[in-house]
Formats: sequence, C-alpha cells, structure tokens
Amino acid sequence: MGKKSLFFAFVLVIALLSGCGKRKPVLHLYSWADYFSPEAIEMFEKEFNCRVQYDTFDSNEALLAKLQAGASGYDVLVPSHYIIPPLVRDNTLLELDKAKLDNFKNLDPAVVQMLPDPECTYAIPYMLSYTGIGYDANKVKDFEPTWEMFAKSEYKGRMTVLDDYREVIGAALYMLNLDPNTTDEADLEKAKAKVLTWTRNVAKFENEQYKNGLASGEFQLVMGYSGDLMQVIDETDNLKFAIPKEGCMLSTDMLCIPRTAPNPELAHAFINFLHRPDIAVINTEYTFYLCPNKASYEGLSEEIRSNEAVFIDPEILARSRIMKDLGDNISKYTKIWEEIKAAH
Ligand code: SPD
Repeated sequence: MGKKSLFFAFVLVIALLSGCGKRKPVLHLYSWADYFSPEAIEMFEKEFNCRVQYDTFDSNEALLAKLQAGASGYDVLVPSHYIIPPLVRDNTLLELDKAKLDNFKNLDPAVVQMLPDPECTYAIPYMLSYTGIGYDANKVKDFEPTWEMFAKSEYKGRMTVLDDYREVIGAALYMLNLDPNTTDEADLEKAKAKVLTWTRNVAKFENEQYKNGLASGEFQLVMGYSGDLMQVIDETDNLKFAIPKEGCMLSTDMLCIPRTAPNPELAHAFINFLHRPDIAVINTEYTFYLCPNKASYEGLSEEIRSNEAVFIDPEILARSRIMKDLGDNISKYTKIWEEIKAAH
C-alpha cells in the first residue's frame, strides 16, 4: 500500500471509530395516519440527524390492544386525551420532563384547561379533533347538519359511521339531548336504540377508508374526523363537511412517551419540535386539524382561520363536550357497542 492509500485508510478508520459511520438514531412514532406533514418530519430528521419511523393505528382500541399485547419499541404515542388516564393507571407512560419542553409555553391555555390533567404531567396536546359529517352535495340534496341524516333510508348502503363507540354513541346521546359522557344505563339503552336506526342503513363501521370512499363516490355521506374529511374535501367542489347542530364530541390527541421508549431524549425533542410555532403552522395547514399552539395562530393562512372544521363555530362549540375518561364504566359502552355491531 502506497503512502497516500495508507493515509486514506487511516482517515476512514478514524471516521468510523468517531461515529461518522454510526447509523442515525430512529424515532419510533405510533400515531393516527395522515397526522404529520411530511415537510415537518423531514425538517425534524435534518435538524436532529435522525430518521422518523411512522407507524399508524386507526383507533384508540387498536393502540391499547397493541400495547397490552406487549408492544414496546415506540418512542412517541398519540392517543386521545381520555385514554391517558387508563395508560397512567397501567403505569405505561413516562412522566414528561418539562425542562426539555420549553415550547410547552406556546400551548393554548383554553385547550389545556379542558384536559383531565391541565398540568400535562404525562402527555401534552397535539391536535384538536372534532367529529362531523362529510357528504357529496350532488347526491345528498336534502342535507341538513344533523346526526339524524343517518336515519335516511334513501342513502342505505352509501353511508358509513366511525368504528369508534365513544363517537357514535356520543352522537346518539347528543341527538337525544342527553349527556354525551353519561354512564346511566337507561340513557345508554336509549342511545343504543337510536344508533340502531342509523346503523341499519350504513354500509360499514370505518375509520380510515371512508375518506377515499367519499372522494371516489363509493359513499355519499360519512361520519368522520374533521381533518381527515377536510383533506379530501379540500380537493373536490361537490364534497362538503358539517358539524351537526346538536354538537359533537371534542377530543385532543396527545403526545406522550411510553416508559419502554428506546430514545426518550429524542422523543422529548420531537414533542418540543412539534410545538415550535412554525412547525405547528405547517402541521395545521397540512392536516386541517388545529394544533392548539396559541403562538402559531397568527401564522395560519386566512383559509384555515376561516375554516369551521378547524376553528369550530362558537355556538356549536358551546353545545359540544369534551370526552371524559369513564373508568370502569366504559364496559357499559363496550357492551352496547358489541350488541350494535352484532345486529349489523
Ligand atoms: N388522521 C387523524 C385522525 C385523528 C382522530 N382523532 C381521534 C379522536 C377520537 N375520539
């Protein structure tokens, strides 16, 4: 080997030993689909010299089942806020280190105050999500913003409802003017009867494909999450979104770190990054969900600021309720949900 080659071999060995050859750290993110702008993810990867592995679930129940089956290896989870108390009870979550989350100060206090734990000990809000109805205005000429649209048999087989029992039973409770977080069994029976008048007309219980089904014309009226529907509606003139006048369930999907996270340091960095105002703007504009980051609101486009799927009408907001953790009473909901599905 000549002197030159020897020199290059030496430099290569030093570079490998000093870490240049090391694999990039990976942040394992487990969340709902279509919830992060690819641009924001790329920015994080560049700034933190890492890679983000984004795996998805389509319901809180799927997330819980995966965790209960012993899945570990995730750094950041994004469950809905009412799932945080059971995860804390099961000792699944790491307490957040606020010293690593200086963007926590940017959160909208109005949203934080609605949470079961406004201190955000184990989780901080990522996105506000509402439930509403997406429909094809060319096909559904008699549309009215009410959950009772699902009772219309003329759309039988062309409608879907969410596979989310809190949302569907909650909608029926709104319709009946009952508490959408009730644990009263007689009220839940009334809600079940109402849901059955809807589900006899629906093609399926669906949490993800409904948006493409609406866009492709397979479905004409669907119950769905606000941002998911807006992502397809924004591209097509005849598709519309409405939040029923009776009110809707409000929920906040939360950023949290499981105790088993391989890289809690990077997880904190990611959560903090998502609450940088410029990143919150990018994600809100992309997802049509509102990142409750007050410092970002002034950076949002007029299109988003005036969009009622993002900043919900104050009158409907006043009628809407945040979902509560129901503790063991949740079994009353799962029982009637099984009966509703069995009847389908
Ligand atoms: N694609 C993102 C979907 C977010 C759904 N939020 C779920 C709220 C459940 N109550």
